[in-house]
Amino acid sequence: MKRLNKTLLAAAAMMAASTSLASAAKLTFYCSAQEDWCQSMARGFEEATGIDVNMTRKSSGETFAQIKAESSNPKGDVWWGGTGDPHLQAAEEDLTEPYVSKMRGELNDWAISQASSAADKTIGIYSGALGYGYNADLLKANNLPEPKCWKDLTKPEYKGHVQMANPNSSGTAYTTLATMVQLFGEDGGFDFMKSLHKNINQYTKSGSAPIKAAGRGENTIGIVFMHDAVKQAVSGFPIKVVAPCEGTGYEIGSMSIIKGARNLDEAKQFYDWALSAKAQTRALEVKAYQVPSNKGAETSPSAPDLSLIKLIDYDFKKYGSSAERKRLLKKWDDEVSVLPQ
Ligand code: S7P
Repeated sequence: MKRLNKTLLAAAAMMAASTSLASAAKLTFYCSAQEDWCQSMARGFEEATGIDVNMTRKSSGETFAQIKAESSNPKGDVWWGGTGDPHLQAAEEDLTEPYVSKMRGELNDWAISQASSAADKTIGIYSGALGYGYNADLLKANNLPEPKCWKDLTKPEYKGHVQMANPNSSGTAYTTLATMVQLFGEDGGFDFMKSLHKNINQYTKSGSAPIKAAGRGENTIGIVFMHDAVKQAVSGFPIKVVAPCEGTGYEIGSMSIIKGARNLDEAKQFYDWALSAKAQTRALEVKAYQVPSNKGAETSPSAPDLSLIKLIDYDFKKYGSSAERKRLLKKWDDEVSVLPQ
């Protein structure tokens, strides 16, 4: 009898444990910023709320493609980080959910404009300017002049020395393509991409990979967001950061709740928390030097000062629209990527 009681008690305890596991709050978090920042956001939210976070990091274009592929049976709850264009495309294609956070009053206007142009299905979390960085030691060793402008990167002497990501997978590289079209016009922008192609040593999957390779001495010049180049420089690598002389585009890094999220309440909790000054200040711990959208979040003196950079009036509505993003990517695939180098 005693043995039977013990067995029943043990079974009851196991059932209780499995029930509490099954009902434990959780969040499936798709992240398109840098891996260390994604980890920091996941752990920070777990500590703040006790909600278990399952995080997957992928580049912006890749995450967009995944959310679209999963749309009939969504697996993710919230998508945080990555360039704003694919977030806008996701909103237009009804892959994301509208949400008006109580934190909005603490945000910069540009973060709210991003929300307004997408019927509240996305919001700005940070901003940063596109540019490039180079390994000063490698440049010197190869007797190359210091590049200062976008057009410098198409000069024959830089052949094999320039790296950028593939604009299909990478938000950074799509921002580059859309920036060139806006800076030089459609024909001029594609002529630039074709000339640049001759000098490219590799199209990477991730946007920041080219400057990480430059930091390691495996590549000379990387076209990236300037903050990603600054991160390498402040980490002790011989990287110089360039704000191109013609002017440049920029991103509004964004966040969206995925339509059909299985953990909608937790997704909203994450969304509110991620817009707080405290959560955004975590960026500094991982040397992420974007401009935060919360006006009260701390910034670093190392962060690129956007007011000193010649920024174009980037048309987020147009270049984040589904038709335009698809059109530009197809044109790049058909007319640039296939050219011999
Ligand atoms: O966190 C740095 C950063 O450059 O990464 C995001 C980027 O879109 C993710 O990489 P991909 O280019 O590969 O998509 C940017 O939003 C962000 O500033």
